[in-house]
Amino acid sequence: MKRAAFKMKLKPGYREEYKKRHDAIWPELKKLLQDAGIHDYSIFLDEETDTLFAVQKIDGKAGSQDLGKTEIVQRWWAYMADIMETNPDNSPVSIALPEVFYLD
Ligand code: RM4
Repeated sequence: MKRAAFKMKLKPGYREEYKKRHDAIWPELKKLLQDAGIHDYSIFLDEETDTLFAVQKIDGKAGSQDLGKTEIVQRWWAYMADIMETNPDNSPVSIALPEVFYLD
């Protein structure tokens, strides 16, 4: 198991919409993530900068941002693209963050 963290960017003013959509995460996406061994997955928002901070545990080889070849993630990313900063392929701009401290 390893932990990964990354940041993404939300368009200003979309905190409620972002949370609403994630509270209703598609069952097929949830299953895909869990089947890939991704768990204990949280996303926090820094409202001062609209930065989304994600942290997750990974039991397999791929983290959530490595699943962009799957149709479900491509569809989810396209769905989320109107409220997030994205790359031309609709993937969210994601910056990996180094871990600097961990307390078990
Ligand atoms: C985020 C982003 C991530 C996805 C989660 C569920 O907004 O799209 O890639 O793993 O949602």
